[in-house]
Amino acid sequence: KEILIATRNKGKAAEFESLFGKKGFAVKTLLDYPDIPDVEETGTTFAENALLKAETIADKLNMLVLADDSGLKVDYLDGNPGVYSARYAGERKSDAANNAKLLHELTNVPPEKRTAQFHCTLALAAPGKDSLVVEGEVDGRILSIPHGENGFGYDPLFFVAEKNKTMAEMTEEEKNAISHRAKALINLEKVWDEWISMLDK
Ligand code: ITT
Repeated sequence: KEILIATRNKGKAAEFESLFGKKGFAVKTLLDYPDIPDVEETGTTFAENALLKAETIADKLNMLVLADDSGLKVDYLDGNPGVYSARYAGERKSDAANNAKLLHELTNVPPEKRTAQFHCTLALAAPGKDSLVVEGEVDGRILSIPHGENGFGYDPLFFVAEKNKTMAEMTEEEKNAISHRAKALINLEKVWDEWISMLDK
């Protein structure tokens, strides 16, 4: 039994490997398939992009595929960078460049107006079958200086009140207990058995 996580993001891949390993599936990612071209994310919603990634790769490799489309929604920025989170500062820019752009957009915005959510949509696809979509979110606030070295992306700026630390100050285990990705996986868990049993029909 094998599942391919349709991501090349090393941060996501690491989280999925620890979150998913327990299912008895051998977990692979697109980092194991360097020759498969990137799926262009032309959708305007997380669900569209997650489905696009999952179904394109499932058909191409004839495998069970899980795709994650995720991002940061900042209330003051009307939900941006949203689906553009990975390319906020431009194509192929670093996490540091994206974080710098975010801080610039929030210059002089006071703490109480810096509320945000991390969002995760997961799409599960198999060739010739109806796909499954689930979501998860976590609330936070965007700091004005980065804190912590762990995680990836916007983690050093995303402060979680209940934990009194940023996502980048959490261990991988702590982040995986509360993250948007973890919550989406809990929702996936609820419908997993029923969906998987359909594969043999
Ligand atoms: P794949 O499409 O290969 O999975 P990607 O990084 O392009 O990789 P997305 O299009 O879903 O993936 O963009 C997600 C971006 O949102 C990601 O690059 C980060 O900037 C941000 N993001 C998502 N989850 C995050 C997390 O847990 N911590 C910090 N930033 C996150």
